[in-house]
Amino acid sequence: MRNKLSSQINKPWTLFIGVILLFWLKMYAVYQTEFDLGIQNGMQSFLLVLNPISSLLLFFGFALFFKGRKRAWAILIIDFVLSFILYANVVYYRFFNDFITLPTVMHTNDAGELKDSAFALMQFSDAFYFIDTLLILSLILFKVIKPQVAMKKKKIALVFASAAVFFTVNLGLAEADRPELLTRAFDRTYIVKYLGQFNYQIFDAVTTVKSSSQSAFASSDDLTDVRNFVEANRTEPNPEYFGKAEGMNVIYISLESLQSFVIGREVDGQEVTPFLNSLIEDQNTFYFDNFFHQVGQGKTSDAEFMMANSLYPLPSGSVAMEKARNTYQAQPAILEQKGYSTASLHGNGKTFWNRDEMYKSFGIQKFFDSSYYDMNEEDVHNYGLKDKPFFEQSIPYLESLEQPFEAKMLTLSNHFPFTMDEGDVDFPTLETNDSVVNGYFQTAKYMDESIEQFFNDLKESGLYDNTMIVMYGDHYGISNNHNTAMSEVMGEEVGAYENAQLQRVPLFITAPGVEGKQVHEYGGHMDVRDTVLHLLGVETDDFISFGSDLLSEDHREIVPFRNGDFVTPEVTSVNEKCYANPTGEKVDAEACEQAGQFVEESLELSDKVVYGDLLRFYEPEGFTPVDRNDYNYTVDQMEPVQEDPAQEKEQK
Ligand code: GP9
Ligand code: MN
Repeated sequence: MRNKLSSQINKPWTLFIGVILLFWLKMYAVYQTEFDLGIQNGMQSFLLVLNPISSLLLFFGFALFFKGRKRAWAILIIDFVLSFILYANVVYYRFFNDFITLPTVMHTNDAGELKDSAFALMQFSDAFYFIDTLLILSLILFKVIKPQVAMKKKKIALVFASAAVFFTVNLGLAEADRPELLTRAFDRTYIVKYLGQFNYQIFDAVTTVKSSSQSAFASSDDLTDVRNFVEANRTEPNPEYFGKAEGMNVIYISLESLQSFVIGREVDGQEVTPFLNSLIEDQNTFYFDNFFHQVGQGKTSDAEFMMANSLYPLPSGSVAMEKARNTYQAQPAILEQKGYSTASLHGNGKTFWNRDEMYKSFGIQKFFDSSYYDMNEEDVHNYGLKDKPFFEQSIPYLESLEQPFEAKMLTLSNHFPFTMDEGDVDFPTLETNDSVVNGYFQTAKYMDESIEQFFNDLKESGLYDNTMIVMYGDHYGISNNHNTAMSEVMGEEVGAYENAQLQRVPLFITAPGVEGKQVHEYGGHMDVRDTVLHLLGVETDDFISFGSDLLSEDHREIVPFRNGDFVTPEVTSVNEKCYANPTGEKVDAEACEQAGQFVEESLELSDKVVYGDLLRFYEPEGFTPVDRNDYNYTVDQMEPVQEDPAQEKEQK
């Protein structure tokens, strides 16, 4: 029996083709069970079957250069590496609902810190993804596979040639179904769907190299289109609000993973966010209920990036990782030059999302990271310090800042997989089959309690009356992998259209002494910088901004998502399908055309700025370029900041 098997396997092509067949099946199983690729027609289904072939021929083809025992080992190694990449994508996808890109893995610090979530995402049945690797290994170890004869060069060339042919046919058919697939690659899912996981990975590698060379060749001329566009789309501030909060401190609070659907919602008759709900009615609070997150893969850091710069984060990877050293004219720097002191507070390590690099370019003077907090075991969960001890311990740091100050506080407890320690919160859990969705309501309630406590502490410290508090949801918490449970929560089928609506996140601006209101304008993260600066009485005319003041009379109500989808009060565009609001009825593509053009142009031009590091060629009037060397987070942050670091340096 073993001999029979052995003689079959050891025919010249059997092992090679057999391994490819197994891997092909495996990939197809992953496509069907793990990824939500949105197959819409027969051609796409066909391409899904076809697309693994070219890359498998290419990669396994390299094993053919080896003969004897080495061939089987080469096949084993290639099989393992490809399985590993595929599986890493599976785990990553379960979390981010997206595919891995090179820049995200190149930064091992964060990959390391992400591992807690990664373990929660692994399942026992995942062993399946390595079954073929194990099979090959046993065939080698039990010597079923005999030394393989050398393959003629011509035959090897034929394998690579057929890989090329398969790829060309694949790409041709894909482009016929989806023109400009590779040139307008906003959405990684498309590339995987049409060209396959490994061709996507190659594409991503090429894009990454291209992006790093982009800034090398950029010149100041490239800024002309950008400036024209920004100028043509500038939104004038509303005189009714301009300067209304002048001279106040500003505290930003990033509300981790908080989506608007929990606001006003009850579980068993109890409000999930009673404190935030009460703020909606507060006379000094603006509450924006049609506000959307606009992040890409950089999640929290992308939101931070937009709040500070009114530029879009990157279409792949995270701007904080890849472009931290660019020249920016970020809000902290702008305010610093108006006499503000600036800080960021976060109960996690300073290297996460490369913050200690990014913040320097933003002009953030002080960074109170986890090393400033009592991180005792009881108070730490998931990524870092729980929100209640975080806010509580932050008060002395805030008090230590010279006023007026701008401080950013990043919460953490309401983070995937939405678990809490026993006793942290007393709130009923939902009873869907989905523990992520069930847990979300409890962690959101905990966050709400922590914010109420923080507001009280601010009042007690005397800071409250002179401080404007800007709270924003940073991104979704419940990805569309949880649509089934979300349908139960929302009481309606959650599909592509509804999912786009669920990308609403709360935005609150509380400014004691300023009369607030509920604002129903459509907007997103990009719009906050201008809104806040105008409230503070800071002119923004000279700054490059892709946002639009939410309180302005002529606020622009087009909200681009980072993947090119968008919403306006009238329409929602998802995957280039156009839906009418609020019915979700599919309508003619024409209804989305005009806004679509604006979205495309905005994203493209903003990307040009970030990839090309174009702000280094531009000096807004009255603004001094940020010198990253003036910022150092390794010194004791409780010391007052040097008045004039430039002068200091001269003296040395
Ligand atoms: C980590 C925190 C979480 O410091 O910002 O990041 P996220 O996973 O939400 O992007
Ligand atoms: Mn986040």
